[in-house]
Amino acid sequence: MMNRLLFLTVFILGLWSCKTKAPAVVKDTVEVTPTAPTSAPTTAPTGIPALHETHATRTIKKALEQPALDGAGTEKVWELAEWRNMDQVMLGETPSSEDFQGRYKMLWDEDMIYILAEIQDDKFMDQHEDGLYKYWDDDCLEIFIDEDYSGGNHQYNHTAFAYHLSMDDKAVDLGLDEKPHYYTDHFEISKKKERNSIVWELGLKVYGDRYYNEDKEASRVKLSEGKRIGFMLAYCDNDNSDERENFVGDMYIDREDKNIGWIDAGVFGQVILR
Ligand SMILES: [Ca+2]
Ligand SMILES: [Ca+2]
Ligand SMILES: [Ca+2]
Ligand SMILES: [Ca+2]
Repeated sequence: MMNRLLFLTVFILGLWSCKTKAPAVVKDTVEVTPTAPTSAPTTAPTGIPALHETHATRTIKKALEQPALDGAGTEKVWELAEWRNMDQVMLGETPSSEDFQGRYKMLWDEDMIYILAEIQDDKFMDQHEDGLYKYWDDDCLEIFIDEDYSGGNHQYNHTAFAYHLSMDDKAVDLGLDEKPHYYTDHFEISKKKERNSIVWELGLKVYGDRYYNEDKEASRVKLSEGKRIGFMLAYCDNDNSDERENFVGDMYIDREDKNIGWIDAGVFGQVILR
């Protein structure tokens, strides 16, 4: 009798455990921003591909005095800033040093980001009279900025900007209506142009994700130490063609289509204000 009772108890317990199987373990998901590069060691532990050196987080220093925006980086304050090469090809072949060479420096203060860009180009070209028509196929400096390093698609919104700064000092980007517009007043522009070189010395006002044209100042951002922004600088070089011949910037783009910065802010570099 005892044996039968024992057998029955074991049988019932067995049935019970089948019905109350523990639920499948769901791993905690970690929220990541897939398009934003993480701060990047240039060497990585075995098995993890090292990110390109251009992806390393960099810091830019505060300008204790605003540089005079006169197309020349002769002010002492510019000595604080380090040059960064523009040698990453996004479109076309690698240009010869006569065809294109570029480098730039940055500083910041509460009001603006300052950019000093030295560009050498064997032939300057501005073939479209209408500054809003195929502006990327004329020589232009392209300034990519994402105020809060949010990354993501910014093609027809203002979570980031891709300003095309033209030879005749206009800045163009796409608007919410999916059409190109001038955003020239986001800049204080100075440049010194010679036969085969241009030095741009720029002040760039910084606007947040909620930017809209009708009330610019509402989204204007006062810059402060420790702030992280997304940034990239490039040059569209055309010398003799209907379409630009080269497009070269400072960031290595790890995509098949390297010309993606005008759509996706995830390829911008990470800059910290110090
Ligand atoms: Ca100056
Ligand atoms: Ca050229
Ligand atoms: Ca943003
Ligand atoms: Ca050119």
